[in-house]
Amino acid sequence: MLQKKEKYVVAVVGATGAVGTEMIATLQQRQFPVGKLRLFASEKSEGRSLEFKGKKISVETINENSFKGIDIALFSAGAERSKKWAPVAARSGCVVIDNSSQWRMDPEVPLVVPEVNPHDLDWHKGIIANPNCSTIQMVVALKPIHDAAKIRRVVVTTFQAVSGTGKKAMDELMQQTADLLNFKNIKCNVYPHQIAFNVLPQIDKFLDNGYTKEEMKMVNETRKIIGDNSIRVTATTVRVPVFRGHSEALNIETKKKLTANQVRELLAQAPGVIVFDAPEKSIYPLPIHCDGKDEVFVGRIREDESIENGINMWIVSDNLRKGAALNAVQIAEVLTRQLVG
Ligand code: 3JN
Repeated sequence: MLQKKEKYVVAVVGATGAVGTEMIATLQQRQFPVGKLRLFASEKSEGRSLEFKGKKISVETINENSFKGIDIALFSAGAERSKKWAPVAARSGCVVIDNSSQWRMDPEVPLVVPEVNPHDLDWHKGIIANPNCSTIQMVVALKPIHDAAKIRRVVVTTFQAVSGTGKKAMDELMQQTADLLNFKNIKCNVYPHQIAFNVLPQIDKFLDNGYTKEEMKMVNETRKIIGDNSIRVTATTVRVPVFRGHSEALNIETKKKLTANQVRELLAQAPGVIVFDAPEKSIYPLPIHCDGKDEVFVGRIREDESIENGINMWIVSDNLRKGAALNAVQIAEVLTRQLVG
């Protein structure tokens, strides 16, 4: 059980990865009350150290006793490691906020976006799941629309940055771009096809129903977070040669009619959302503007003239921040704020 303290012992598991390093930066930037920070990664990172608040912290490998004395552990080390170590950490009395897909659909584990369903933190049993990056930014924008007009169906197409795959994918995009511009042959190690100057309609593995795992994560996670299984969601997830920032084109059908202006007003007041929508001046959200930002940016808000109650819009957010590290730290902030000492 997490106890109210002035400062907490916090761990980052998967500390050397793209999300792990962002978690460390986010804890520092938001001045989370960290008394001590412990960093864990695989054997490959043994001997490395990372900086936090101007001090070097050595990266450790995990063992059965690692989590003793840790209050909060932010995990971003993949589903396999979460499967093995999150229950060990929870048994040691530490609250795990897990960024992998391992526990997200487990009925015993809350799946939380603080702007949408902070109340679900009340029933955690030691593990809290952080949703998929594409789901997080979508539900932040959908929630106020659902509350006002009840969403019946969402059709979403994503344009996802390579940092969603991790550092190796960022290096691959960089290397392929440089090689192609220098008339050299390229190597494809991370993705099944060339990613530089290309668009890949596949994120994660294909399932038997013809969708990818990423697409079905968006469907299932959205319903669990919003808490309404009647919402129909269909997704096409696409990888684009962008380093940071996922974009999404949404078509939303609601029970009650909303005008584009009503949606603009609802979203302008919604927590964590910035409406960036002045088409006459070519103003709409772009990944290059959202890099390093905390909010979910929404633009191109317009009525779908092909159906009775439809809205189209365009959403962009930094996948490593709100899509991963920031959401996890915000969960820790809500948890510690709720404690009574
Ligand atoms: O590709 C992206 O933009 C997001 C990737 C997420 C991801 C990648 C590998 C494994 C996940 C995730 O968060 O769902 C996982 C996973 O935990 O299954």
